[in-house]
Amino acid sequence: MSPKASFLPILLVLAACSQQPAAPVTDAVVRLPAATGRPGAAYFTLHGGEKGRTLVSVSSPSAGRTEMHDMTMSDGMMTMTPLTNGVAIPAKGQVRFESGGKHVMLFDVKPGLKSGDAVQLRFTFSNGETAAVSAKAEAPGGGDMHSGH
Ligand SMILES: [Cu+2]
Repeated sequence: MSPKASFLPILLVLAACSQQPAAPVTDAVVRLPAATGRPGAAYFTLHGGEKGRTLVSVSSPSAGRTEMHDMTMSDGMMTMTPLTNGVAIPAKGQVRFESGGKHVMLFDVKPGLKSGDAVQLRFTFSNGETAAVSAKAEAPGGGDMHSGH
């Protein structure tokens, strides 16, 4: 326990130095499934902060299971690749999870969620840091990019 305790004052100094302690995650939305039983998707912006950080997982009490995917175009076809090694965000940089790119897939989404509802997301970073974020649920858009699942 003592290594953690001695680390705390350093964190406090860092927080005091930065003008606006940037949240690690902003602009979180959850795209609801187009039909019951289909996966939904979470999109957001990750911030590296002063030192950079690596996102290792995202979970939600509103989903039975989640996976981080990247979407790339190869030979004219969209392919989804699981992001199994996490996602590194450079210091002072940003990584966007957005439609047509990186996304978190939400399986077994709780039924009854509707547009405008708040969906809780829990982000875990490789340094042990976690962030609880409330994402806004959005109605499924046209063109279901996950229809291949
Ligand atoms: Cu996916």
